[in-house]
Amino acid sequence: MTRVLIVVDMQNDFCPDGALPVAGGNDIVAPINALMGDFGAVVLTQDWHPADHASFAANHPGAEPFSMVDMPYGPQVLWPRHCVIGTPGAAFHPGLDLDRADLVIRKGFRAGIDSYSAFFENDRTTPTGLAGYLRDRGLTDLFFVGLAHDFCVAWSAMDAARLGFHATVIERATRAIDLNGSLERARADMRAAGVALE
Ligand code: VGL
Ligand code: ZN
Repeated sequence: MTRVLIVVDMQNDFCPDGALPVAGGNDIVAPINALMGDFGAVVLTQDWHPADHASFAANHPGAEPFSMVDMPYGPQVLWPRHCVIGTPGAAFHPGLDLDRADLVIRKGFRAGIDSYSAFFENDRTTPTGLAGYLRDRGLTDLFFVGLAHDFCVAWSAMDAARLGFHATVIERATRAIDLNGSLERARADMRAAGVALE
C-alpha cells in the first residue's frame, strides 16, 4: 500500500524568524526531507491568508494576539498576521525539498474563516478537496509531519482519522506552538480520535 507523507505548513512565518514562530520549526526541515524518500507520495500544505483575514488580531481593533474570539463557526484564536498571500513569510522554508511534492494544497484563503486542517475549514464542513484527491488516487495510509503539532498537524490528522483514513503523526518531525497546554490536549484528542503517534 502506498504511504503518503503530508507535510503541513513548513513556511517561513512558522520558523524562528517568522511572524508566528514555532520554537525549533527549522530543525525539522532536514528530517522531513529525509523522510520523503520513504514514501510513495508527498503532499505539502500551505497556509495562505488574505491580509484582511479574520484570524488576525490586527483585524480586530483592541484585540491582542493569542486572545480568543467567538466566530460564527465557534471559538477562534487570534493570531499575529502570518502567511499573507504572496509574501515571503508565506513561502516554504528555503531548505524544504519541494521537488518531491505531487500536490500543494493551500488553505485559509477565505477572509472570514480560518482553516487549520488540510481537509476542512474551521467550520468543520467546508472541504479543501484533499480527501477527494487522496481517494481518487486510492491513497489511504497518511503520515503527518510539519507545523504546528498542536494546531494544523493535529486538526489535519484528526480529520483524516474521522474520514476513515489511517492517520499517523511522526512526532519527531513536528514542533508545537503549545499555547496554554494545547500540545498535551492535542495529543490526547488525537489518540481519542484514533490517530497513531509515533
Ligand atoms: C497554524 C495557527 C494559524 C498552523 C496556522 O500551521 O499550525 N497555526 N495558522
Ligand atoms: Zn494561519
